[in-house]
Amino acid sequence: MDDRGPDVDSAVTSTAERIAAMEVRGAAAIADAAAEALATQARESDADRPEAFTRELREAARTLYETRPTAVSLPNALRYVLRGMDGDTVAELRAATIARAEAFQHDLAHAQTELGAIGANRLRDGDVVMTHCHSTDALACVEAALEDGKELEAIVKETRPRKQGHITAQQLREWDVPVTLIVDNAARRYLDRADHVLVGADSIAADGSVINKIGTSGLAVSARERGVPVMVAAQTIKLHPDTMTGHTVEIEMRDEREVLEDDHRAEITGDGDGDSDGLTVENPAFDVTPPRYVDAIVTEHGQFPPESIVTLMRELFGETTGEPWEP
Ligand code: RI2
Repeated sequence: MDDRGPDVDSAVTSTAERIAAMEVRGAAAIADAAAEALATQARESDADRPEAFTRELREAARTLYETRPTAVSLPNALRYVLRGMDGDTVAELRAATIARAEAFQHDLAHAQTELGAIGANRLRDGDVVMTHCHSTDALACVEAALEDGKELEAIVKETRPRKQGHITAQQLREWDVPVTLIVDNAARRYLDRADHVLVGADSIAADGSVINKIGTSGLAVSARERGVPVMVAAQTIKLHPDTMTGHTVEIEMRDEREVLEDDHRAEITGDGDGDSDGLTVENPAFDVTPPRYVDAIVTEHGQFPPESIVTLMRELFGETTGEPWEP
């Protein structure tokens, strides 16, 4: 065996960079891109022995895994594909990995459609939904309700700092849904006009806590106070198996320049020295909404009260084990 590390295909590193930079974002899109990248690694590998092929795939998975820590769909996707890497020859391993990645991507798209059909049942003709950030799982529920002939309106929270609410507004307008765009601080005032809060999730913990874009927990608390039900749309790929054994979900801290650009910081502090100007900016990307503020978690397997989601987790994941990219 030579000393060189395993070759990681440039398509894998480029996918990892795009996920880290949030050019690919949203838990479902991240999982899809990760599976695609592993399939590309398998296809392009010039490993001549099964052990070398396996090492390359594990290294590719590790490269992808290290990009975003909170969205559990990423390790779940990597785990799923690597567990299907079966065979005695490189050709067999390659074929099995590619087939497994394709099956995963197919199931992912399918699950979102099924989830949408279930979530749509909660939405009545004429309802107003308030959204936070941009979630394709949440929008799948709206799309299915529209296809059922229901008319809906939306109050869309801008969602600082990256204003991903704009993507939601654009999608809803493409579907002809009337949209009222508000700044995050206006949410409580506008809850009086909302029939549902509808959000996605990046991870769901075993106790039913929902980890989603920063600001979700405050919105959920206000919604409870106003009597507006909170509905979380999350495919089972967002269930976090490690939380069944007591692990907590890491909250991603992003670059402070998403909140405050360098030139603006210099205006505030009166100098350009970001290291010692006495101003600290913190930029957590996600927060944790306790289960008592969530009315329903909608998955492709049905709707669950948050407290019972652990039953589904056990059924789907069994006992958790180590990461497949750790030999
Ligand atoms: P879908 C997003 O995180 C939002 O928090 C959104 O609710 C969640 O992913 C799920 O998105 P980010 O990747 O998988 O924008 O439903 O940080 O599309």
